[in-house]
Amino acid sequence: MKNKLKEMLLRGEKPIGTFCGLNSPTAIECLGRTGLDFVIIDCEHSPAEAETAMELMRAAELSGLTALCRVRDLSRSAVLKLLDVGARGLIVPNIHSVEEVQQIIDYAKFAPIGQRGFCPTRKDGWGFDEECTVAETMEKMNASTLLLPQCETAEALAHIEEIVALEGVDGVFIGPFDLSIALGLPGQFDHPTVAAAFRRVREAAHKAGKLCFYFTGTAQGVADGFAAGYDAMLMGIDTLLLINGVKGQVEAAKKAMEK
Ligand code: 3PY
Ligand code: MG
Repeated sequence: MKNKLKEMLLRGEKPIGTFCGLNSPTAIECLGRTGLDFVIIDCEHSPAEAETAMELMRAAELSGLTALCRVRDLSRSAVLKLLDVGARGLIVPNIHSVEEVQQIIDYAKFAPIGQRGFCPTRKDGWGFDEECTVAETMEKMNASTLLLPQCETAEALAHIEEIVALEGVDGVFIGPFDLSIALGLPGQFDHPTVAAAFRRVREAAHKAGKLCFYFTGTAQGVADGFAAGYDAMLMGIDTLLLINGVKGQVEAAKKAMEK
């Protein structure tokens, strides 16, 4: 029931992660040898479902990476299955209202915070990972599982202060693509209106004592994000890291061949 990522965050360290789009356990094992701290298995924008996510989590755990998952939709089964197979946190996309977030808290957190359903599952080694009563397991899972709704719609932005104040919300994950699109400025992350929206989300989260995660495509973006005050940074997607890494090597090889 440990969450190495949450422990890093509590110590004020600067975790770096990436999204999984390759959905390959071997690719995750490779990522475990790169210095990354965590991965987000993406059941929203990749074809992965809970069964695939479970295999990817096994690879992540064996490789020292904390595995979070992005849920495919806001249904109870989407939330519960990923938590039961062992996700140490959930990213919840496409939120439009405070009520939707409250519903997600009910699905994802055990009583007294929410109404998560209980069953011996992989999340706690079917009850054999630690000697705990059911009540102790519920409390430990609530404390160790990160629940991070995304702020990526105009409606979520308008209600961000209420969203981050909810008990059970551990932080917020800014979706820069979708939020910039919602603001009518697709991909213009440095536009003053978009930058002000990102700042509003970050400041609201921190004022409520919650975390703020941000997504970027570059190494410089990671450094800039931490300098701006984000708590954790997502550096792209494993698919893009693969393309960029190989592309750079092919270009370097061709340049060397010209000499
Ligand atoms: C977005 O930028 O909209 C995201 O959800 C990042 O993955
Ligand atoms: Mg998005």
